Amino acid sequence: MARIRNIVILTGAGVSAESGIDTFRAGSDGGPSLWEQHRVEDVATPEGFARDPDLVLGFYDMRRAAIQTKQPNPAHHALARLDAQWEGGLLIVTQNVDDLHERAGARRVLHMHGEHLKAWCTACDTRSRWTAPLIDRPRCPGCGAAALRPDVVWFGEMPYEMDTIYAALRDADLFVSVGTSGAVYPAAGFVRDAREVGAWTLELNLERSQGSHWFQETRLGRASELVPAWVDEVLAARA
Ligand code: BJW
Ligand code: ZN
Repeated sequence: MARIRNIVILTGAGVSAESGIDTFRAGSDGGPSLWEQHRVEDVATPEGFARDPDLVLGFYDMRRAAIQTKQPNPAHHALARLDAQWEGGLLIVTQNVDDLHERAGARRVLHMHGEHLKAWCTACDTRSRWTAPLIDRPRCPGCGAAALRPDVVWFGEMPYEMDTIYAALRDADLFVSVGTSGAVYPAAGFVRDAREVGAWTLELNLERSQGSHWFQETRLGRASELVPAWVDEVLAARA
């Protein structure tokens, strides 16, 4: 622990589950899954959006409204505490489109799959903060076109800021994955990238993820318990 300077933390839906935001895939705990009501290819691909924009816009409007009623949980707060106190390199790469890391106070956060609270104008290619529905086709504040879509990354699209993520992974001494099933690439491959540069790799999850065997250490349990305990350990070992 004493030699650790640069930390990369990958978070997924499991970190927000205890805030009341459904995960995508149903786990063995039988918890609610966001995609029970929909086929993934209907609501999370550009082709699905082209086929039935009302279905997709309605799905995201519902989720955008829902996240604004949720609060960060102890896992988000612990990561924000680590961000505030860790003097070395630190990057929280989140696959989540909610803003709970930021609302807990974390600053070094990168949203690789976009953000619910942003809309992307496909006419002028600008992004604006957006908290209201999109289904009634509001106009872009920049160019006036009715061409706004949720600013999220769907299957087949390139996740955001990959250069920044890979640069952080190249320098990482410690890679920690929290609350992700390891089912979606490229995020699921980060553990291997981190291993290649010699980082220690730790998984914190309710159950073993699909890529669990790649991690040198796995701790199973709820993020709200595992993450604060791990953060205490990391901060205590600094001195
Ligand atoms: C708890 C807990 C608690 C519960 N405490 N834990 C074949 C092979 C390899 C790749 C591909 C392939 N065919 C296609 C691909 C590529 C494709 C892909 O990965 N497909 C797979 C299905 C195989 N990927 C893409 O298309 C990506 N783009 C891309 O690859 O571009 C090319 C490229 C290549 C190389 C480099 C760079 C780019 C884009 C992926 C976009 C994903 N988008 C979504 C939707 C976002 C918008 C929205 O919100 O609707 O992102 S999909 C969805 O899954 C969402 C999530 O961010 C993502 C990951 O889900 P996550 O977070 O892991 O959630 P769950 O529900 O799966 O898991 C939750 C976990 O938490 C579980 O393990 C629980 O046990 C645990 N948990 N409660 C702790 N309390
Ligand atoms: Zn525009």
